[in-house]
Formats: sequence, C-alpha cells, structure tokens
Amino acid sequence: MEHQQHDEIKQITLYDVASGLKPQASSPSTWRARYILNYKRLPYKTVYVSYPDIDALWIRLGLSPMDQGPNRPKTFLPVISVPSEDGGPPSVIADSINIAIFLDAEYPDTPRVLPPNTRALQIAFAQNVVISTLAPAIFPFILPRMPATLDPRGAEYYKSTREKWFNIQLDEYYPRSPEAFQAQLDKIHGALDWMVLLQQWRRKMNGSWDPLALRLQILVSARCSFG
Ligand SMILES: N[C@@H](CCC(=O)N[C@@H](CS)C(=O)NCC(=O)O)C(=O)O
Repeated sequence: MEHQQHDEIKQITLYDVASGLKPQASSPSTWRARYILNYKRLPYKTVYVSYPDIDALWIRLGLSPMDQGPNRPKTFLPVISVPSEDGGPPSVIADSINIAIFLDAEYPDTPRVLPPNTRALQIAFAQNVVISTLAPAIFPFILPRMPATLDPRGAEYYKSTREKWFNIQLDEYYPRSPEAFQAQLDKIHGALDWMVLLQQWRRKMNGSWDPLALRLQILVSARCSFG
C-alpha cells in the first residue's frame, strides 16, 4: 500500500485537450507527448482541460505565456508536471519538443526520442515543412470538422479563435468544388515529398536509428499542427 502511494505521488501528469470523443485523446499536439511517455514507458495520468480553461491552468501551474508566432495560441497543451524526487516543487514543462528534451535528459535510462545533433534540422523541418507547408495544406480539411469533436465550451472557443486568426468562416472553409479539393490535395503531396526526403536523408546518415524513434522525431519536429 505504501509502495502504491509512493508510485502515485511520483506519477507524471499529462494535461491534454478535453474533447467529446471516447477516448478523449485526439489532439495531435498532445499525442506527441503521449507517444513520448509511452515510448519511454513512464507512468502518467491524464487530466483533460477544455480549451477555454488552458489560460487558467497555465497561471495555476506558474507557466508564462509562450510566443509561438502569429495566429497561434500563447498558452496551449501538452503540458506535463513531473514531481521532484526530493519533495520540492514539480517541473512543469510545456510544448512537445521541450517535453521530449526534458524527458530525454531526466530519464537517461529510457530510449531517447531526439537523436543527438539534430536540433537545427528539426527546427528547419518544423518551420519550413510543417508550419509553412503541411499545416496550411491540411487546415481546410481538419478545421471545419474540429468543433463537432470537442466539448461544447471547447467547440465555441475553437470556432471563434480560428475564425479570427485565419479570417475565415469555418463552415465555408472545406474545399467543396472538385478543383479546390484537388488543389488542396496537391499541396499536401508537396509537403509529404519533404517527409520522404527527410527519411531518405536519415537512412543515409544513420541507418541504425530505431524506426520508432524516427517517427517520434518527426512527430516532435512537427511542432505545429492544428493548434
Ligand atoms: N508547439 C506546441 C503546439 C501546441 C498546440 O498548439 N496545442 C493546441 C492543441 S492541438 C492548443 O493547446 N491550443 C490552445 C488554443 O488554441 O488556445 C506543441 O508542439 O506542443
């Protein structure tokens, strides 16, 4: 019993976006953190937070808003809280890439998520491929469908923020004509070509890297998603 209590105290908390789905976990951003925790086999519990409550969570956890560039939230999930070994305050980490860096350093006996010396590549990839190319290509397919997957307060928040940020009406954003649909698909193919290139490069440079770690690396690199 005592042992159990000890384990509970040590457990990491993953803060995830609340949804109306079962199971609730659906945000690609928070899935990156979940993949990392699962890959390292670290025990954690999940706390679901509705979009409009994320600001208050950040204040409660003592986090300062982070500038992610224009039209992107300054407070967001995933966040993890990792209890300290010595009874001090927990380490609270936001942003999937920071979570990967922190957990690789904090738990060196678990499989590494980020290959050494690849930070520059990952930032270039995230900025130029995922944020600038892939995200705008998939947004018209994803964004209009998001509110239906969320809890009612989250849905309202999501619709109003995205309509403001991207200057769109969510209901009219889906590419309905065959031409518009095909044009969007072509954009996605362009971004996927980059992913193939990255994988070929990796094979040449370091064929021995665990393929699952590579997938995680790409997911973590893909810092921007539908947020
Ligand atoms: N760079 C962040 C992006 C996180 C992000 O944008 N998360 C979205 C959920 S998919 C969010 O919490 N958005 C809050 C909001 O829209 O106010 C990461 O990789 O962790």
